[in-house]
Amino acid sequence: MTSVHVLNGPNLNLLGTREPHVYGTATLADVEELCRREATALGLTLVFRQSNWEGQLVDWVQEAGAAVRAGEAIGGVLNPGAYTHTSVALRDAIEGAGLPVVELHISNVHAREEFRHRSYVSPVARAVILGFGVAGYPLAIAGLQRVTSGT
Ligand code: CA2
Repeated sequence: MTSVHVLNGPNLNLLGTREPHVYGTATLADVEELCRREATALGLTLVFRQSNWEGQLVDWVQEAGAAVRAGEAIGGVLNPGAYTHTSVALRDAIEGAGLPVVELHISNVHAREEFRHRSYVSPVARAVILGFGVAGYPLAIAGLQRVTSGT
């Protein structure tokens, strides 16, 4: 069965515990459940991961790219957290792995501080979803399936 990889960056393990006015009240476990439901409805299996470590995310991007090349995955949904705004390594990993990625942000980063307006990931992403809260995750999975299947 084909999978979709949903990768989450630093501090997203804290979802639902602080800053509910920015990120809402859902926990990361709730987000995983939302993603699992969407993936299942689309006939996909879900790989759902979170790490606070940049290198770990790079490894997972490479792994997802290899799965796509093997015909085992459609691509990735990536919320890189704060690495969005800093990480050349993550951008290079996406490009190098040839991984079709939908970049996802819970908040509307463009309505926030200036330093959140720049993304190193967006230029190598197939699409970007932001500002829908955690409801953006299932939207991103459905959108990824669309852009990768050409439907
Ligand atoms: O809006 C998003 O999804 C972000 O990727 C979230 C990142 C932030 O650095 C990006 O600019 C936008 C931060 C994730 C931290 O999440 C927390 C959740 C609850 C409490 C504290 C942090």
